[in-house]
Amino acid sequence: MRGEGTYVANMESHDAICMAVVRATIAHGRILGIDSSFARTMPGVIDVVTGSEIVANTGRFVPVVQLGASVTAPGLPIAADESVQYVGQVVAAVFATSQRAAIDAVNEVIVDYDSLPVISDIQTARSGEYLIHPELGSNIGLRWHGGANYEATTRSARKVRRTFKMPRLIASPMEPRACVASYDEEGESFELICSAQDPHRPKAQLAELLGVSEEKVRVIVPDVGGAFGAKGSIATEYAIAAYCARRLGQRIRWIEERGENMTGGYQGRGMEITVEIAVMDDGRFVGLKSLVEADLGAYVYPLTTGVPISAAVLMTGNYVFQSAEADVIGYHTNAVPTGPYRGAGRPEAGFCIERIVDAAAADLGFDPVELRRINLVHSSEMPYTTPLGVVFDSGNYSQVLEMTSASLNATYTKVRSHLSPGMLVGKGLSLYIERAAPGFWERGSVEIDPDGLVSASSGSSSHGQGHAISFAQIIADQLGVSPELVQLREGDSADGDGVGTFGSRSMTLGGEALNLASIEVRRMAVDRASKYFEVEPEEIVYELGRMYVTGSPSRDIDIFSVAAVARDAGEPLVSEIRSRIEVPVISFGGYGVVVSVDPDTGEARVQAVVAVDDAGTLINPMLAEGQVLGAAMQGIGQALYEEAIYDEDGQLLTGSFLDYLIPSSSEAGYSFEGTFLETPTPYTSLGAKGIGEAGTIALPPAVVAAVGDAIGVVDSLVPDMPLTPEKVWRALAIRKSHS
Ligand code: MCN
Repeated sequence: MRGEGTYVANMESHDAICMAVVRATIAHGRILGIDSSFARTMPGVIDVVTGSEIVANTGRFVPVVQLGASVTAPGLPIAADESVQYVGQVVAAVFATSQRAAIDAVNEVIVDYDSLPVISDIQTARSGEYLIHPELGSNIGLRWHGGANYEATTRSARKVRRTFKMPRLIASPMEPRACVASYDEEGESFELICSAQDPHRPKAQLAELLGVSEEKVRVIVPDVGGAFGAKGSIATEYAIAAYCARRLGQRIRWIEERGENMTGGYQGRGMEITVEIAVMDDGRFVGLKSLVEADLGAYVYPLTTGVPISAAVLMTGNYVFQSAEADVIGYHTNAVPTGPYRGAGRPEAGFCIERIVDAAAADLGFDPVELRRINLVHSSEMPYTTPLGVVFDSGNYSQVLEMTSASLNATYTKVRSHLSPGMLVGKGLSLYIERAAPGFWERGSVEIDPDGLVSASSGSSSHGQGHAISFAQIIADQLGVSPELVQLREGDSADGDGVGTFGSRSMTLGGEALNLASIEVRRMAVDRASKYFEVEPEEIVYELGRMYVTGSPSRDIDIFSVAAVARDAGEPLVSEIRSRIEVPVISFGGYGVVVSVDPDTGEARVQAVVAVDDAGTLINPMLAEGQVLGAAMQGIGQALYEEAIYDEDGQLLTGSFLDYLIPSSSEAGYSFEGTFLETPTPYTSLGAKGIGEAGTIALPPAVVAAVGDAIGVVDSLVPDMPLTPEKVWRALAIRKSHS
């Protein structure tokens, strides 16, 4: 906001030529020909490279197979070869001396297609009437089954079943994707400066796609204007730019436009989930069974297939079930692939379990809070392993439920008294778990610089979360120095290896690595000081970055002077640590929402949100609150406003912010009351868990429950998300016609 950030688009790259890409305008068809003869004559145009040339010389993305799933889905090629499979797929790349010239020329490249039948949704894919990849024999690219014993354990129980739809969502970071790619002929190596969540996965992916060893690739990630899961894999365009940098012998710059981001970037969610729970007469849950049907898109990115599996695995939520079973089926459609979007499976699971609990409460005559109370996993049972194998490390879910419920009731009364007469009001509550810190290790290093600074480096890099501040606090706390003295390096693969930033893992693992490295550096400093004063290390007292000999406070030295002595002795004060945990940690919390609904227009507005979040040891409460607020807004976006809609020809009807409503300040006029609890994870010395996704998991079910409550319809008549004014108005009209 101060204009001091360095994003890819404002990095100096005068020597680079500009790339713009020709995208498929139909969702499925054979390419009969590409005529670039006129485009090539346009001012500033240097070259046009076709998709078939690119595909012939590069590889495809390789799907990551999780939990033994059967993945037959083909990995995404970085461009279209003989046919196009979704609107937005890259068909050719144009290179010119300016971005404007490249974009102008793109409009003059003529692609001749022979249209083929289009599969634009899961239903059509399921029918198998047309096949996107005939060699698969069906439109199914993913199957997974987990758990057991549902039927055997639930014979005497009552069953409650519902199907929920999760529309495709567009992450919409402020900064779209962008890169500058170059090739060094002498060293036969690539450099990719790009907007991404970390440099490590892009480095591995680029090496794989270009068929070179990872040592030949350096990836630099400067400041990033948001990612929200959608920059966890490199864009196909980054790989095209790198390939063409070698092919053309030029440095290449690609800056995406907003509309391209909406059609060409991978989208989130896109699932239909049927869930059934078996409940005893006294309200105890005994079993849960789910079928997750996912829209994979035409091909898969590495992380596409993991998201629906994650949804299935987390489906039991905060509750005890004797048995659980889950099936996942991923279907191909003629749409851009899906992939992680903030929460990535957790919001889908959270929505289904919380809504099915509300449905069970309604069907069986329980108060929804009481039904939750009966079935929560208790802190005394932790570590607790769910029937689908998820381990809950620590937490007091009952306390969260009671706090959220009390706070919601008080807020509801307050909001009711302020709203204008005639407005309908409703409240909804949900609990959540946030499985955080997957990818079980991270690198962190800390070095005391004799010049008075602490240099730190982390494998986990920030794209808006404020790691520079929170990591500095962790280090400063251990060393007893001011956080301003800590200088953090992140986002450069040449700096060291790492895993990266996703799944709210940075504080748990990146923070832990820096914490342990700081402790080690401090130990080294004490050791060095003891040699300096010729005493035993136990006789050295460490206090606020200074060391003195017990009983002789005047024999003291500060850590930077010790660093100088250590450096002169050839043993600098530096430590690099790889922190590890065996299984992810589980953050948790509860959210309550009060909504108003205008009965004349059907417009639902969130009036108040109450939140109780527990992310273990809090590093920076202000930044953590920022995470909670941002994620809550995105959760509200999913519940009320956002949906990537494709028509039956596979055209994206919501390809601009005129049609795809991301909430802005005009949708954000609600009160927010948040409380943090701190139950440290026992897995690390720091005790921090993740907070980055909480609101995206907890808000959608709470908002939908609140709208249902406001309009007084039974849960099965509450429309699918997003609850747009039209859908809510129709639901109200149906209710009126029945009463
Ligand atoms: N924090 C804290 N104490 C904790 C946990 C977190 O103080 N116990 C604070 C820290 O300041 C930290 C921040 O919260 O910098 C987020 O930490 P963490 O929960 O560890 O999550 P990550 O840093 O790994 O971020 C990933 C997470 C994810 S998965 C998505 S998606 C997401 C998100 O963060 N995308 C974001 N938040 C985002 N915020 C911005 N501005 N932009 C995005 O793209």
